[in-house]
Parts: sequence; C-alpha cells; structure tokens
Amino acid sequence: MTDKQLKNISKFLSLVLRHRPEVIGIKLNEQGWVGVDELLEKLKAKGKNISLEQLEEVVKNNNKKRFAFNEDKTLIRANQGHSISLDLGYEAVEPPRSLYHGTATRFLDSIQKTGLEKRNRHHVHLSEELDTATNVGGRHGKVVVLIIDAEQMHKDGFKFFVSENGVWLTDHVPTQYILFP
Ligand code: HQG
Repeated sequence: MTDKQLKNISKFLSLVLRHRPEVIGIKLNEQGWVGVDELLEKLKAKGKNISLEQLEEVVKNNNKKRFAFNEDKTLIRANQGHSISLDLGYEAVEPPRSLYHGTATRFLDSIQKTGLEKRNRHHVHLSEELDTATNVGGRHGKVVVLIIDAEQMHKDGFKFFVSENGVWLTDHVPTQYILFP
C-alpha cells in the first residue's frame, strides 16, 4: 500500500473506532474492542473493501500506533483518543517528573484561566517528548509547548495513565501545575 492509502484507512478507522462506530453499523464493547471479522465485513458493506493483511499493515505501520489487536488478533481497538465513552482499562501509574503539552498560542489565555481541559476527548493528552508535543500543538496553529509538573500532580493525588502507544493521559491539569512560557 502507498503511504496515502495507509493514511486514508487510518483516518477512517480513527473515525469508527474512536468517535462514530455507527457510521458503519458496528458497536464497540466497554473497552473499545470490536471483532476484526465484523469490522472488515461492515467496512466492505460500505464500499471500503480492505483485506486482513491490509488491516494488519495499518496497525503495524501506523506512525503513532493508534490501533491494537488483542492477543489472538480476533479483536481490534483504538489505543486512545476516543470521544465516545468507554473504559479502556488502563491502570494509574507514576508519571515522569515533567510532561509536555503542545497547544496553540491563541488558547493560552483560556488555559491560564481554567487549566488544561480534556474538551472532546476522554483525557488531556501529554507527552514525554518535546518533539511530539510540538507536532501535536502545531495542528492547532502557532505552537507553544507547556511544561507540566507531573511529579507534583502525582504527589497531590492526580491520576495518570499511559496508553499503549505511550501517550500520557490525565483528567485535568489545573493552572498551578503548568509552566507557561
Ligand atoms: C486545548 C492527536 C482553551 C488543547 C495528538 C488542545 C494527541 C484548551 C485542544 C491527541 C484548554 C484540544 C490529542 C482550555 C485544552 N482553553 N483550549 N482551557 N484546555 N485546550 O485535538 O492534545 O492524531 O482534543 O491544548 O497526537 O491537541 O488523534 O487535543 O490544543 O495525542 O492520534 O484544546 O490527538 O493524536 O485538542 O491532541 P485535541 P490535543 P491523534
């Protein structure tokens, strides 16, 4: 498959596995999983005929490891980024001392007032790498990277989760833990 084909399939899978499974008439279970056979069948019925091999390629080569199979490869789900409500079953873990959040400069005033909010997603997304945060923020406009005092948040009882693809997730980051530029 070309990079473009991979990207197109990945985008459509993000839509159905994170936000709108009903678009192709599937339901995700509580942890976000759906049967691989059922997914392929329903995709086909919508004119998106992709083979198991192609799906495997998307899961394996997706640049951000957005999707995962279960052990016997009968089920598939998105690793994070959902807007529909479910329980991914991640356990709270101790975060690194600091984490980064990339955002756009035009959001700064608002973030200074309310802290980082999860908006349409289940969590606020944070990363261990400056590069990743810079890319994430750049999607929204002129990028600015905020440094989060994760160590202090953890001490104060805030819960952190890490998704299978290494994205750090938390519920809300109040302003006092944010280092603004
Ligand atoms: C901002 C991508 C104003 C927040 C990435 C962000 C990530 C506020 C935007 C994942 C705010 C939400 C998530 C406040 C937060 N006032 N703006 N109080 N609090 N914001 O896309 O973190 O490609 O939902 O800074 O790689 O940009 O989907 O979140 O700019 O991991 O796999 O509100 O999405 O992954 O935007 O990105 P998003 P995000 P995927």
